[in-house]
Amino acid sequence: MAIQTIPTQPITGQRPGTSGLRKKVSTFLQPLYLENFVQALFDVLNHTTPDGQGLAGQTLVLGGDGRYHNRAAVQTILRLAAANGVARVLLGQGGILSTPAVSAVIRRHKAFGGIVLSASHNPGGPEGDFGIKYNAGNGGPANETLTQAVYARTLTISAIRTTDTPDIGMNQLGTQQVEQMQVEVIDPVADYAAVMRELFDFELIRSMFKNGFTMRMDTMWAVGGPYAKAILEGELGAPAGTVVNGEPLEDFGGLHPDPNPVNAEELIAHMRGAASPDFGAATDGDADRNMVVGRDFVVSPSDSLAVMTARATQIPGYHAGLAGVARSMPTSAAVDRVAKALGIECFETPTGWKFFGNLLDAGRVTLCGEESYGTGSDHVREKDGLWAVLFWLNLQGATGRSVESLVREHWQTYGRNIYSRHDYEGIPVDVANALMADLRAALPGLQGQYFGKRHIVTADDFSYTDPVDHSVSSGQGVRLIFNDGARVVFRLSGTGTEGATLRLYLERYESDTTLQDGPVQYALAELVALADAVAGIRARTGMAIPTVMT
Ligand code: VG1
Ligand code: CO
Repeated sequence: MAIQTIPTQPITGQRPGTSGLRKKVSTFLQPLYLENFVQALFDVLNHTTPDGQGLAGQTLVLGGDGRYHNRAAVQTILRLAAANGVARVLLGQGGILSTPAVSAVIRRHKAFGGIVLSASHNPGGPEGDFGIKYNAGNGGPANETLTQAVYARTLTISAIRTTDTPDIGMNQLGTQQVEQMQVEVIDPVADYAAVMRELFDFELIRSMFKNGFTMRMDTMWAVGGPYAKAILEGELGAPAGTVVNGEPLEDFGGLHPDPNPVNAEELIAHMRGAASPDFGAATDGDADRNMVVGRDFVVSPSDSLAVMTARATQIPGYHAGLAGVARSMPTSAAVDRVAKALGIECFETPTGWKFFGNLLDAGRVTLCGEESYGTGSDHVREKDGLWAVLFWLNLQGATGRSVESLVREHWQTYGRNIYSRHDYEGIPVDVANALMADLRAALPGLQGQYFGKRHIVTADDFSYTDPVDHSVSSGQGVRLIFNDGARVVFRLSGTGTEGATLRLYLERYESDTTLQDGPVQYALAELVALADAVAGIRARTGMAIPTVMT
């Protein structure tokens, strides 16, 4: 057994997107594809440590969402890590760790960083997607400076350092060696569960289940299953069977592990009618997203963030109040109204959790969220699906109120930000790029333009200056903001693997409680028409309707 240097050549297209490098499994199976990217990452990490020691003597965390190629990728990465001087790897048992669990393990063990193997909500299996993402020592996604550096390195790389050691066993807890490197196979749930225990009133939740509170937790055949089973059914006494679709499968049962009303339709169907459970929830492929559902009532992610912010002090972990909140730009401004009422700061960041990291590290915000079914807090540096579910459970217990009544009361107090996202998937890349380019070019002319009674007060391409490190991220999405607070936002997805996906985000504020309840798409129809008039979506894509509306 020996450490080897293998010559290689740059592979194009290894630029990380919104959340790591995501490609078709077939792409990752190309010779040296994964090796090139991981070596580029290690090369960069070896040059960026303040002490100049690089990875020597450091601990990395490693795990993934269990999708197809997870286990093989773990073995490859372990060999590269050993050959690149890593001293110790904390590996989730079976190669499994949810995204929030990786974050929790990095933080609790003060690891140097961690690697998450996931393409999150994207489908899995041999025909599906695979992905890899690096998280830094704060437990959060690598910032743009680091991901850009890794990408640049993939374009100049010429050698890979690895070893010819055989595969290790990853199913048994305990320590093994790969060359000089220790691999500690850890319980994937333990550290994460310890964090949850510190934040929520487990005693109260236990008594809810004991008194007959019913719940359906759909983990969509993905990595959330083991966590939900251990915590909800194991520790909190929810009846067996509360967690459904709970085995992590390599292909997520052939389904799309994205917890929204379209892809989690089975859950939505179960939550209809008086006989349905009190509470429903779902998590995604890597268990960082969540959808919260009441009986006959689906909570929009933007509303979820706003309600959580308004009621945070009713949860033990947030009893002392919130430092501030942050939302991604396309997320509705519902939380802004709560922040204003509470007198706390509210930040608007570009899409992707990596932009919350500095604000969380600096203690400027406690809660953050995205319209894409992501909510989280400063307990880790990732969005966290089961955390959000426990938050809502705790909230129902603490208030004695249903999900629906909590949200309705919120609308009465703050008004409702009626919201929807329309996705146009599988657009030819050049068509999508031309649409966005033309839209950007049209921005100066749109300023001040009237559409019926509304007029545009801001037409821009969102640019963000990080308040902590002052880095600037521009070109983050075209915003049309109207005089009545309505917004239309256009951006291209940075997580897809086939063609381009145009995301159209629509929002309008309604303070009149008698007008808050109609069908959302109807309430937003004017804005939809306006978006099409401005961007020519239908004409350019040939698509009469979006592929997904949430
Ligand atoms: C999407 C969402 C974004 C989220 C990202 C990663 O990105 O819109 O809010 O942070 O996915 O989520 P994009 O660029 O496709 O719009 V996950 O759960 O897929 O890691
Ligand atoms: Co995810």
